[in-house]
Amino acid sequence: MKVSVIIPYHMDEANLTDCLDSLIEEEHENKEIIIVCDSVENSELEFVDKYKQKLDIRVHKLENKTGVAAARNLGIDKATGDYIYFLDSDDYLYNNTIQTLVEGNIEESDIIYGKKKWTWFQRSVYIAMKQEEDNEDDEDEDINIDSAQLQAEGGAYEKKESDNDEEEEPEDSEELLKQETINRAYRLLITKRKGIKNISVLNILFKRSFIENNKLRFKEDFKYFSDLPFLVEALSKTEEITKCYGGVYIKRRHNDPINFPSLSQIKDPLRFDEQIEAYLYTINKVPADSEIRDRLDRKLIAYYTKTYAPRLRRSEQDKWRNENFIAISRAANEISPKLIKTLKGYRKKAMKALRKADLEKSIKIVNRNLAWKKFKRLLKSKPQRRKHLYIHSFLKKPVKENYILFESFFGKSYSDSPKYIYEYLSKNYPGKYKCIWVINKRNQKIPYKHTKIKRFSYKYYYYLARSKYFVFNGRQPEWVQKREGNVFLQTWHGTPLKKLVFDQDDVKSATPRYKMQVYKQSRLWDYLIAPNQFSHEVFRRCFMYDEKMLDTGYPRNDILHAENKDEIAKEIRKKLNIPLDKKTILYAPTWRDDEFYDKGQYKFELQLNLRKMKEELGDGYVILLRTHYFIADHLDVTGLEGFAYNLSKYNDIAELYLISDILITDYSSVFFDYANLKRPILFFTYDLEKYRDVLRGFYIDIETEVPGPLLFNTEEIISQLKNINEMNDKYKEIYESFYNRFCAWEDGNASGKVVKAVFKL
Ligand code: C2G
Repeated sequence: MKVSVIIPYHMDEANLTDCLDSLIEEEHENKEIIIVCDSVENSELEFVDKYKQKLDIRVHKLENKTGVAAARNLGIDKATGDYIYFLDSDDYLYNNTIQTLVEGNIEESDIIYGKKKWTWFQRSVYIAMKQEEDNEDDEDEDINIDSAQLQAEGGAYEKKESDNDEEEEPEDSEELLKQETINRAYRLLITKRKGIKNISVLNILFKRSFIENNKLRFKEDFKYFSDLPFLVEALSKTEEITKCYGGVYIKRRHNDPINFPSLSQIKDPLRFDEQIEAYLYTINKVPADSEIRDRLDRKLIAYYTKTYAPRLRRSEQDKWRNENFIAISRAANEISPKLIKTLKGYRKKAMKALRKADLEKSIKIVNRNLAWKKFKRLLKSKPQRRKHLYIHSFLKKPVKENYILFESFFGKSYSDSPKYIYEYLSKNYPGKYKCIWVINKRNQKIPYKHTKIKRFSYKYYYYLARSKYFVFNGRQPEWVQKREGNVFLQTWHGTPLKKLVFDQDDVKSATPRYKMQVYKQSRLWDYLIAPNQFSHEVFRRCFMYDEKMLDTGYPRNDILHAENKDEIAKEIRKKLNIPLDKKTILYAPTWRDDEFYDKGQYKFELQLNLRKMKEELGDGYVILLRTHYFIADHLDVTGLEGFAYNLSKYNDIAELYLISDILITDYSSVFFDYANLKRPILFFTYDLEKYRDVLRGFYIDIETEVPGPLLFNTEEIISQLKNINEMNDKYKEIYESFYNRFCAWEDGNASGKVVKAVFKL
């Protein structure tokens, strides 16, 4: 049985590569691959040539036409197989999809269909995750990031039901599938929740003679909804349909809807018109009393009641209350009154008012429904109640011109650049501003006059609404609104080694909505601090940031250049009871994206053998252990008293830099800052390959560009520490060029420069 695989191609070589690689591994050999290029130059497809040895590929170009529908139609015209299979160039197959469908087709049906699964990941990552999952014998079907990771970064990420009303989880509705009475043909149309847009021709084998005999073609006027009439017409023309339980098609979600939106992510005002047109066009292809028609009508009802109706109230665009409302009302009048009668409650009332095109009544009905939903939400959750107050009360009060809200590491510490900016302001302009600190520790001591609030407390929402200035070193919650006059200073928290946001391909930590979220959040920033030219360039790109960049160096590093830094260090040592006569090593590793317990609660297993270190180095050294602020594990130093000090909860790592003679780190940005002191740095990179190649990807070559050796076990570390002078000599030149590249802007005056620029003082 020969299968013609039709792939419309528009752009994005990387994804097509995944797609073709998956076809090579597909066991079903008797297949031809027809790539139809839409708005792509031939030269852009040269990379396909290398696949021609392994696959029977032909490339065709759309002439004088564009769009998926036209591309698929041309593919059908060119196909010679017994069956036709549509595959999108940004998706891929997994584990013999086609072969499984072919084997499942015992009755030689006209239509054989399998399952689709959604993923955010490229093929190699998907396969690795799937294998890991299989190893763990996990029953869970969906390959998706665990919800535990969704709220990493101490809650800075927020999981939202859907970013865009048009995006939804298309799955078979299990409840309906249980009703065996439903003809299996219509199961293909039964998708959970709202809308008709999830109806798709993907992962279906269509007998080519069936397509030709019935003259089935995609309607080329439709840009977004051409699958709908094609599939409905096909289903209405045959009873010969087989559901195949294996045969999984991997549909790739796009994690960067800003630069590479999928068709469903494109914001196009004409999408709505086309949806209505597609519905009206399609219902004319099937009998009025057919089950298939019933399915389509139900989808229109679901779309109106869940997605459209709330817009009557919420949307700022009047068209949802005017011309679009008339259009959907016209379509709703096509629904059979019998079906409307079976509806209940809100849905019944809403549909009746819609059919009469009674806008006033429709708004009333939706208002009541939304108010009821909100009431239930507010009853359930404290944050929701506070957010409600934020929007409906606090944001309505005037902005306080002299309020500054400071936050460092999500309220976990009094530290980092916000601390130094605050101290500079308080010292030089006492009384000029009301400074509010977001601090979760109740007993945290903070100098100068200030107000302390907890993150997500009632007051947090209040000050977020009323403060004029924001000084944060991380991202603000996604729902924070910017008001006229607000000034947002984003200090950020490190020169990046690990790739960030739009420079990441797949996002393996945090939510896959990460790129979209950061994009939204960074639109609010007015100023962003760059510690060096390198970061300036990376930040511009990875945040897609084009507002003001403050090329000042980090305020948090001012202390490392302070004239009295040795005295400060002595004081800190005394405070911490660290012997003055011993050399101090600071071990400050970062976090691992894939090791966590729960939301923002990351694991850390110490790989250093501290006992051995104590034995070998205990006479001359002490070691300070400092885990990253995401780490939930508590390091146990019992039995190591006087040698190892756990300072993971210590507020300000800059103070620990000052008292340390040597730094050991891994992939944490701490070494960029520590290098300001020109003291030795060792890299304990026991999981380098996994971290660099699987989890993150780095901006610089850690093997040649960092100012110290990469070490892989405790023995190597001890030996380097014993020969520290040799090591310093060896790294002298690299250290110098590293310093010039990353520390040149730091002169101890960054806080002053930032304050001058932001507060116009
Ligand atoms: N940090 C700390 N203790 C550690 C590690 C980090 O106090 N053991 C602080 C340092 O100020 C460091 C900052 O947290 O600069 C960021 O830590 P990273 O390990 O670099 O990791 P991450 O939070 O992922 O930030 O552009 C920088 C990146 O965003 C990295």
